[in-house]
Amino acid sequence: MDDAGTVYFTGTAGAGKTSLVQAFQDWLDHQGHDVVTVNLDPGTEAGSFEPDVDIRDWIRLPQVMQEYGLGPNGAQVAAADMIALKIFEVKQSLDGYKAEYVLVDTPGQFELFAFRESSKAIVDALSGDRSLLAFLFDPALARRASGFVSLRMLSATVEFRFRLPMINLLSKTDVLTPDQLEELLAWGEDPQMLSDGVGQELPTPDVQLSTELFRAMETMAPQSTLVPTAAAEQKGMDLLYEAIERVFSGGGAEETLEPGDEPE
Ligand SMILES: Nc1nc2c(ncn2[C@@H]2O[C@H](COP(=O)(O)OP(=O)(O)O)[C@@H](O)[C@H]2O)c(=O)[nH]1
Ligand SMILES: [Mg+2]
Repeated sequence: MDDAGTVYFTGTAGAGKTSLVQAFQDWLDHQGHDVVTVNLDPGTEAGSFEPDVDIRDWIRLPQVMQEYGLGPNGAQVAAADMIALKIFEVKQSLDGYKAEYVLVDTPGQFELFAFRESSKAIVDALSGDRSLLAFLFDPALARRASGFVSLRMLSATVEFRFRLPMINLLSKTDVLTPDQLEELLAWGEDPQMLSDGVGQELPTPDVQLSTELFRAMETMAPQSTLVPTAAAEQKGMDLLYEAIERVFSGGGAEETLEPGDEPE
């Protein structure tokens, strides 16, 4: 199983991670690839999505609440650490499958996955030689330039913490007009346009803060070209596949291609 390509889908709650995992699994299936899905969200409601490997076989949020007398937020925090304790069982279950691609749906409460030590242990345990992070930009937040900047910082934070190659995705493109889509994709390509967008949005922009922020962003996350996807319409799956393959063909988990490097 260690030669499988593992993709962790991350992003704010409601960004469309679960829907995209499902849509991308269907697409890969159709293309004749072996794909396994893993759900790491103990709070996912039972629904149409049936992951192959499911953390809820070991940990369920309602049970954690009941057993430890916790509310939903406290239970999420406790569950985040419990997942790490069960991760070798999850890994064993995963090893029972033969797959080219492993798609991992991460916990709904993004900050728990992004900021707790236990998630590093989880990612270390599940990752083979080829692993990457996909971060979803939700149009509901990304549609405003300031929201776009915040998401880009979040994405860079996740990349910084996990030290894996990162692909930035735009989700739910079907809710955007063609002009909005074009603008969002341009913001991903061109920091100046994004900076101008923030300037137009804020009535009295703090010029110094903005300038410093953009400088930091360019250093932290120079490549934030967005891959447009719409899980609801199964659109952009080919682009997502190409983006993933570009990373995997470019080296191992710790290496990303620098511009001008030749793939090995
Ligand atoms: N219009 C549209 N809605 C979507 C799309 N993907 C997800 N959604 C909706 O966005 C909401 C959150 O999606 P979900 O996959 O559960 O997000 P998660 O919390 O990141 O796993 C749900 O109501 C989905 O139906 C999409 O491609 N287009
Ligand atoms: Mg979800």
